[in-house]
Amino acid sequence: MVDHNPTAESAELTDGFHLLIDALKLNDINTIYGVPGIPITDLGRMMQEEGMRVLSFRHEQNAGNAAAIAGFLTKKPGVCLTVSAPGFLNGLTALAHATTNCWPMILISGSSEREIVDLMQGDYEEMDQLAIAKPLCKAAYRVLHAEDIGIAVARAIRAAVSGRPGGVYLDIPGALLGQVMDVVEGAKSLVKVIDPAPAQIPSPASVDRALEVIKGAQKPLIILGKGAAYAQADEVVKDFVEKSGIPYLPMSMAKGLLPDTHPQSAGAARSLVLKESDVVIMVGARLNWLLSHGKGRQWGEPHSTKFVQIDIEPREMDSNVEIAAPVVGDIESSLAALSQAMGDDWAGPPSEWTDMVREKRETNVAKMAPTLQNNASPMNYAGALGAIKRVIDQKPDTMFVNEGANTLDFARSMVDMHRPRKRLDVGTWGVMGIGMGTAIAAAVETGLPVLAVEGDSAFGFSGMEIETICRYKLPVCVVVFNNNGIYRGTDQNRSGGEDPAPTVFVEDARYDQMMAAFGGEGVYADNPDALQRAVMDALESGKPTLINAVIDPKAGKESGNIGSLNPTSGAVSRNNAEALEIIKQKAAQ
Ligand code: ADP
Ligand code: TZD
Ligand code: MG
Repeated sequence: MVDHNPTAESAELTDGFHLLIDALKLNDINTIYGVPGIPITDLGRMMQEEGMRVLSFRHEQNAGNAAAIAGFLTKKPGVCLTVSAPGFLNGLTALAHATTNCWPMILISGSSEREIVDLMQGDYEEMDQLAIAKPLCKAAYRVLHAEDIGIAVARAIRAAVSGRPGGVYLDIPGALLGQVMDVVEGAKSLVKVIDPAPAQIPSPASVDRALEVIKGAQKPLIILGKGAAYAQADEVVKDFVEKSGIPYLPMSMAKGLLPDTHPQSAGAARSLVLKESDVVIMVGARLNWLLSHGKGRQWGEPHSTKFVQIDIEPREMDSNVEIAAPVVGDIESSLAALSQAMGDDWAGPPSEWTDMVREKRETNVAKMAPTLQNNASPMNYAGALGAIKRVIDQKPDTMFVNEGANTLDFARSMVDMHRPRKRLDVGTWGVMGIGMGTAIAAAVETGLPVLAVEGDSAFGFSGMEIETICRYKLPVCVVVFNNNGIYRGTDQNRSGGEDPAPTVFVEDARYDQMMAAFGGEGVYADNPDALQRAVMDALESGKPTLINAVIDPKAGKESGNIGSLNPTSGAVSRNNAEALEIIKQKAAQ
């Protein structure tokens, strides 16, 4: 069927380039995030020629982060396209990030000549990419023949979105793109993926068991995770929460699934509900480090909590603690079944509990309110975030991107989200560098204005993509919370030498001037009023904007809210004579 050395003037031909494009388009994948180069330069051009949107980045990791969040936002795999070895490795970090977060993504990388790579003869950008990708993603495939492109793309899509979503690697040796075959046979080889993520109905017994456990609770709590946001079953989630009457806690990227101002929200009573609750219903959330693995002091142990867990991945159950009622199924089917099983006479939790949570929430919200009005200059986090919060309250459809340490942790608790999937952040790993890729994909995939609130360190990881934002004229407003460094801008070199401490940056840097270099708007803001006005203007104009927000370098905490995870040096001896002598002798060898 395939003629790898066609002489045929007779037959009409297609090639690997076009088969790959046709296979993606057939499956409704029309946006590509990538960086061009050998062997995929022409592929990008042809994709654009064939009507796909091709967004060309300055670094593959940012393109990959864009693809990853596109997967979260759309439930379709976001596609990142890279060159071989170094470009592939740059993209691979994002593919691993997508997999860790359970988001569908496909990394398509060109690769070098198979015969040369496999004999390790030193090809241009030689690397056995398939082998390297495999342990870092959900599935990895290589295509060697043009007639297999259709099935390979279909497998990649299904692997990415079915069950627990994740990242898939697709290895495209450069030679494949040039392979030709009969155009009609080529069309026949394409595969449209039917029902790529089939509904997974939970077993009725698991639903009944879950309901029994919930019924027995005195102090129940629902935890909504980003899996629930991903599921796009917003009405079903809302119905379940409201019908149950149970207080809920949204994980970071589940904020807004129900508005943070919802009467059942326990967001501002987090410590209380984790400690006090006796039954916790996990909905698309994992008991990983972000929830102290479901045990310990934060959970009020020794009084142990019972867990109901709704997840599409069976192996998530009992991953950290015993799950009393595992419900394996998709969020929509599972919550619909639970709501139905509750019946019409569901009493809801005891009012002592819901009152206790409400009072705590109201107290904490009232305590925070005046801090959000702090008008000091330079700003502290609450003052600056008060300005941001007021903008989001007025413009709840804004896509909100957030990374940093203090910048992230304070924003998570201070800026309310009102709509689903509007808060995009560092995810499960706490990755610095997701910012600009995420902002770009948010703008491209939703068409909505984007506000990215970035620590100055966090911003630096992907900052060059502001050129990409300007080039594609995207409605993105970046606010750099500039405190001259990582956590704080005040650290001193402990050796007394001239180098700055490892956590501090150039003092009073003007990030706004970077934006001006590419034709965007650069704004300097050193007080909350100016910041609020500048953000409003930017979101209304839709012009690429970067606001340098001057934050007091003394305002932040080490590692933000998770300082306890950062090992610090305790009582050590640096002057032990015997130890010093041993090191001296070793150095002399
Ligand atoms: P968070 O960080 O918000 O707690 P996680 O990323 O840890 O959220 O957990 C998301 C969970 O959601 C994963 O265990 C994943 O398997 C699950 N999940 C993803 N999509 C669905 C779905 N459609 N239905 C059920 N569970 C899902
Ligand atoms: N590298 C990567 C890829 N991810 C990380 N999380 C880190 C390094 C370590 N890190 C954090 O966890 S937060 C942070 C780093 C470098 C930057 C914090 O500084 P910031 O925010 O300026 O972004 P604040 O407001 O100054 O705290
Ligand atoms: Mg900083």
